[in-house]
Amino acid sequence: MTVFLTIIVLALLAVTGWQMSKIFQLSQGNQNVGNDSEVANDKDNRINGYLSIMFLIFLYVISIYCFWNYSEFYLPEASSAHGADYDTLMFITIALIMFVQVITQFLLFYFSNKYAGKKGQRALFYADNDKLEFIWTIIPVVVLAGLILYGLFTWSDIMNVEETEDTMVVELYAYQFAWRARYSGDDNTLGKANVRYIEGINALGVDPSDNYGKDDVITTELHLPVNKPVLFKFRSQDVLHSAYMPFFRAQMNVVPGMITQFGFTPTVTSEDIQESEFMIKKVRKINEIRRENSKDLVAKGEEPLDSYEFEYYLLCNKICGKSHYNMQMKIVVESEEDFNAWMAEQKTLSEELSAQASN
Ligand SMILES: [Cu+2]
Repeated sequence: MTVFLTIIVLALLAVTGWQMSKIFQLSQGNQNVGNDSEVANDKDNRINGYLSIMFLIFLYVISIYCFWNYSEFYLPEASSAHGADYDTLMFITIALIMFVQVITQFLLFYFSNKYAGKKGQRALFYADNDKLEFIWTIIPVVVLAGLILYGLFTWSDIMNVEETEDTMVVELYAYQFAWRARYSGDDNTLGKANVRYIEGINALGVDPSDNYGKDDVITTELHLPVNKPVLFKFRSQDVLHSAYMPFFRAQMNVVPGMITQFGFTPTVTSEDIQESEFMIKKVRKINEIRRENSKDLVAKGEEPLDSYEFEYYLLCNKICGKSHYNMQMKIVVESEEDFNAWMAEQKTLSEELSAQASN
């Protein structure tokens, strides 16, 4: 690969050098070089005009093909309360950009063809037109200002999470290469934590002298009760990570040395999304592919692939090291009763610490 790249770079450098030497020769008016073949004639201009139109058609066809062929990879409706606002903002932005893109690309390539160079024809000298300039300044200003204001309002709606008594506070702790969730326990307040307190079972560095930390619960799965607002506090032990929960339209950087936060209300349980029409179709398709691939594996005497089941996951979305690709934690959205039953099985930090001490 390195050899291949080096060859490409050297070839491009050679082409650059050759082109530059030609430019120098032309600019010096060297008639021996500047023969007819070096200056575009009417035929060359016509060919390039047609090529412009071909390129325009190619752009449209590839865009339509991509939308049509890859639309199955769109995420389904958001599983969080704010997700619909976020999706609407995204859709309006893309629709506006596509609309402008389709028109401006057409104008660009259509006129390049229409006014291709012809011998003896000179361009019209046209200094300016106040009315035209006014129109093409004011329309983008109004549209962009509207889009930015709309985006800002949506942003502040999503980001300003009001912490009420009902809000559940959960810490998401990132390290190379896994996640831990820390629930704040009955007092709904997380104990202080610092990397200096990391010792043995206290892998998140919770301050052992802080009473708020004693009932904290540390888990390897993130369970969330449906329709209950949750406020995540993110900490990182080592490098920059990014907490990414695409089905909930949530992402936040996880930065060593500071606490970042993001809140949302999950609205669709894991069970409900698994039984949704979208997910049944998707899982069936993935399992068909797995069955096909398993045939080859079995023929080679290897184990067949497991069948796939959908679960929500918290993923890392910053390239943070060699096992970044596998840095994930399962998310289970469930009813309040199921959540409470699961929570009752978990051990608090003080229980874990005393178990460690008695060992
Ligand atoms: Cu990471």
